[in-house]
Amino acid sequence: DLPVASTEPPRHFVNVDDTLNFGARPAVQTRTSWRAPIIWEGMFDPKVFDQKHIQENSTVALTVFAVGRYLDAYIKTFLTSAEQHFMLGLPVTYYVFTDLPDKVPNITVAPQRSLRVMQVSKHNRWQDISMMRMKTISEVIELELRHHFRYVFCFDVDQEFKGRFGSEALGDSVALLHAHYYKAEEPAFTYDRNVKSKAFMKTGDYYYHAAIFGGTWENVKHLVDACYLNIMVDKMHDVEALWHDESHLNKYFWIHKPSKLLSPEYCWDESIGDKSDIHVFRLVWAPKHYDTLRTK
Ligand code: 2GW
Ligand code: MN
Repeated sequence: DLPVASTEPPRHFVNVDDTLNFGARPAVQTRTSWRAPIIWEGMFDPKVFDQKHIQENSTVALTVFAVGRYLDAYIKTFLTSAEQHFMLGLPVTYYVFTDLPDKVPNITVAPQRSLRVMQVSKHNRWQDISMMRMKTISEVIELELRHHFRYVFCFDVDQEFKGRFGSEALGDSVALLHAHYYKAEEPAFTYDRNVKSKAFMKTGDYYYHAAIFGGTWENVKHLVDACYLNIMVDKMHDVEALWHDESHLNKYFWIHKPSKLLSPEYCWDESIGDKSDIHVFRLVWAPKHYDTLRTK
């Protein structure tokens, strides 16, 4: 049986983000100009967050797409490592979207956790495989997730959990700082600069990585609907944003500021030389085999 969605927490509960220690990481930015926390190792007490979310009966749905060759290449490592590190102690359901449901490996998940396999058709262009995730996520939230989960988190599959990725990452609207750009200045951000695209941005706050986003189901539904609509408007005008869904995600989070940001500790690229800010590797990019995976 699926868990039942939790209701709003009672008002006497403290906001657990008030327990964050913003001074713990002097070398990096720990708060945005709109005062949203940026979560770095050392700023939080894991026990405080876990206890709070267990008390509130927080429930989490994780969506991940593994279409075509990405199923065999990445899903096993993704899921087995998530079982070691992702939201331990909370009820988690993985929603795996694939065109090859029979080929999803049999992964045993811990009690209180489950795995659902959902069939999707394979779009011909990889750009569409990536972008059309927005539409599928919207549909599954509408049909199913909103009845059972307070939080929805959406992941790329080409990554591996290596350390705690816990309840401190939960929030109303959560965005991830891109590992390659968290130290860069705005002109270097790879926003869509084409005025004909709905993803066009002249200026922005950060460069967010679409490999992870999440929040309450209501907020994630709003995000994926907005991004999908803009993707379709672009298609009608025969334009495509520079980094596809990621460009639209960046536009969305510029207009609708996220309430919490995850540092690149939550999604690190090990090919980056300067790791001095990364105190814990929570999730790392899996090696890309562009030669074999990105050819037809
Ligand atoms: C993608 C590119 C080229 C060939 C195949 C695919 C592909 C992607 C595929 O064959 N099957 C599949 O399931 N995917 C899903 O789309 C999978 O979940 C994957 O993690 C996701 C995004 O593709 P990925 O991870 O190869 O692209 P990245 O790592 O360069 O992603 C960033 O940019 C993307 C847009 O170009 C997305 O915004 C993504 O969220 C970003 O992390
Ligand atoms: Mn990826």
